[in-house]
Amino acid sequence: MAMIATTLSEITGARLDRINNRTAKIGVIGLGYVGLPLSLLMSESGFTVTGFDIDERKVDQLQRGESYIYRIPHTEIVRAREQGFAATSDYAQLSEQDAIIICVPTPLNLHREPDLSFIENTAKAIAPWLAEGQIVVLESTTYPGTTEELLIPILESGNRMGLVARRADTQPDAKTFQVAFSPEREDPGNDSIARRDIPKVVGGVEPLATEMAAGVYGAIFNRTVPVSSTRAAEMTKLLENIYRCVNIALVNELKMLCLKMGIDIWEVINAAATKPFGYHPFYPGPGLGGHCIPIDPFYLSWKAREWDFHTRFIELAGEVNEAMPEFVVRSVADALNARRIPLCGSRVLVLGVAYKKDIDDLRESPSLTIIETLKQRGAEVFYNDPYFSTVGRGRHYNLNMTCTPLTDLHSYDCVLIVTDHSDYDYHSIVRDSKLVVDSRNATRGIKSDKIVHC
Ligand code: SAJ
Repeated sequence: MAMIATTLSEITGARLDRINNRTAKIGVIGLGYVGLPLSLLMSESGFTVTGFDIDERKVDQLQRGESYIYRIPHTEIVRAREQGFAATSDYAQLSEQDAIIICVPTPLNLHREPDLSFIENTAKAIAPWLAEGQIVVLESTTYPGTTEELLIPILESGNRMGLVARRADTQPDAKTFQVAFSPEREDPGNDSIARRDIPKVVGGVEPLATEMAAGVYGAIFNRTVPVSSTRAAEMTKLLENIYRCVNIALVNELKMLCLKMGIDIWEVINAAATKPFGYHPFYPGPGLGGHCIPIDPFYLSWKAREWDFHTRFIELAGEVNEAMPEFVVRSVADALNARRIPLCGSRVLVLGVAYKKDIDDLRESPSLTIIETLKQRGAEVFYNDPYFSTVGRGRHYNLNMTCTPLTDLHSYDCVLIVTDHSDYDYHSIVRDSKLVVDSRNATRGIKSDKIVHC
C-alpha cells in the first residue's frame, strides 16, 4: 500500500518503518485458537512477538515449549521460542510493542446478548501501558461500532500519556496511537488452505491506521484487503458468518421437509453442487456449534435494535438451527418407538461431542444439548468421542461423563451419530449396532435397515 503522505511524529514514523522492515515488536493478547496461531505466524515472518494471556497455565506451557491446542504441535511452539517468541501475563510489557493485536473471546451472556467483558477488560489492561505511535488492532468478532464506541474510549481515558486515537480531524501536534479492526478467518480443522493464503480484511479509524495494520498483516498474509473504516471491517466478518448461519438453517429446514417427502436431501445438495456458479453447498446437521456461527449473528441483531431494525433472517435462522437438537431427539424417540422401545429407559450411545468433525472443541456443541435432552426424557445416555476423554459442563448443567469405549454396540438400543469424526469406522458401527440414527449422513453408501437418517 502506498505510503500515506502525512506528517508523522518521529516515533510513529519509526514504528511504521519497523513494521515495514519486519523488525517491529508485536504483542498478541489472547493466546487461544486465533491468537496463538497468529503469534506463531508473526514469529516466523521475523517480528519479535510477545504473547499476552491472563491464564498463567497457558503462559507457563508456552514458555516450556508446550502446546495446549490439539492442532498445533509443540514443535511449532519450540521453533517460535527459538525465533524469539515469549509468552507473559505481565501487561507492562505492552509498552515495548509497536503493534498490539487483541484476540479475545466475544461470547453471548445467558440472555443471548453480546458479552464484551473480555474486550473491555483487555482494553483496561492495555490503556496504562499504551505508548505513542502504537497501532492497536481488534480481531475479535463483534458488532459494527465496538472498536470506536467501546475500545477507543477506554484506551483514551485510561492511558497516562494523554494519548488520543488518531482520527481524520486530529490536530497535527497531538500525541496519538492508531486503531484498526481486522477480523480473524480461522476455520478449525480445515487444513486445505494455508493460513497465509487467507486474505486479511483491515479497516482503520483513518488511513495511517489501515496502512500500519496492513503492514503488520502483509508480512504473514499473501493478501490484505483494506476497507474504509473499522465498521466496514466489523460488518464484513458478520456478513461472512451470518451467510453461513442462514444457509445452514435453510438446508436444515429443507432436510426436515425432504424427510417427510421421502427425498434424500444429501443427494439433492450434491446434485445442486454440480452447478459451477451461483451455488455453494451447505449441509444439514444436528444444530450449530462453535463459538462463532451460532453467536456472531446475534451481535448484529442486538446492535440493529438501536435503529429499531429487526433482523428477521438472523432471528429465523437462529430459531431453525436452535430447534435441530430437539428434532434429533424426536427422531431417536420415533426410531425406537417404531421398534416398540420407549425412549425412557433406553440405552443411547452418542457418537461425537465436538461441535464439528475432527476437532477438539465442544463450545456450543449441539451434542451437549442432545445429551441433556435425552437424559431429561429418561434415556440412559453414554458418549464416545476420540477427542474428549471426559465431558464436564453441558449447556445447563454438569454432565460429568466419561468417554465410553466403542465396544458392545449391540448393548445399546440406539447409536446416535452427532459428530461425524473421520476416525470412526461406520461400516463396523452399523454392523455391530441394533439401530443407528445418523444426523450427519456419515453412513452414506451403507445399505442397512438399521439406519435412520435425521
Ligand atoms: N455446520 C453445518 N452445516 C454446514 C457447515 C457447518 O451444520 O454446512 C455446522 C458445523 O457442524 C458446526 C457449525 O455449523 O457445528 C459451525 O461450523 P463452521 O465450520 O461453519 O464454523 P467454525 O466456527 O468452525 O469456523 C467458522 C469458519 N468456518 C468456515 O468458514 C467454514 C469461518 O466461518 C470463521 O472464520 C470462523 O468460524 C470464525 O472464527 O468466525
